[in-house]
Amino acid sequence: MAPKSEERWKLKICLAGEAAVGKTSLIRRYIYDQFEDRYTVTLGAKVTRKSLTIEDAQGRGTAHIDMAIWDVMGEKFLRELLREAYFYGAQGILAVCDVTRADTLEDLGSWKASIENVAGEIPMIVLANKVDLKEEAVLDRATLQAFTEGWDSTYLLTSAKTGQNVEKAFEELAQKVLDSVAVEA
Ligand code: G3D
Ligand code: MG
Repeated sequence: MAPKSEERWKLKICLAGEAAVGKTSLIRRYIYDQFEDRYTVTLGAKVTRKSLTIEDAQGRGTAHIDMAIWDVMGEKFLRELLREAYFYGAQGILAVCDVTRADTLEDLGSWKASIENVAGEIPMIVLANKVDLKEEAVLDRATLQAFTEGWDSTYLLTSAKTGQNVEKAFEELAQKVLDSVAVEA
């Protein structure tokens, strides 16, 4: 049976979070071995493209998504300098913290503010990364829950090392973005 609609979407997704939380590793894990991986490097950012297909949960048909995944590079001062360009037109955010460093969760607050300045309120999922490092973890579910609820967001425990929840993170965000766009329309 033919789907109800065959819509094609171009989405811009940005990774946010402090240095060394695992942003680049999460993208690599997600697109690893995918022949459609193409990227361009611009000043302070690297853009990777990935095509995916999502069956719309609300029965609106199949969505073909061409996702541009932006990875921020460089230090804080560079981020401030380039944030308008980096977040301009962003439709969804994966905000990454490191479960072994509590401050990386708090720092996401300033990332969120930067993003909203430029892109407005857009769907965001917090990724509590490096969950494979169980012994060293200092962030627990209660803390993550409290932060993300306050931000009107949700979180996922991820590991770029084992792959845990990595695909799910990108797909769930894509779904949230489609839902938010559909609500606006
Ligand atoms: P960034 O892009 O946010 O700056 P990177 O972070 O992706 O460069 O990762 C920083 C370091 O953390 C890297 O280690 C990387 O291998 C490690 N890392 C990223 N994700 C995970 C994870 O889920 N689990 C574990 N155990 N390590 C992770 P190096 O040693 O290469 O600097
Ligand atoms: Mg990086």
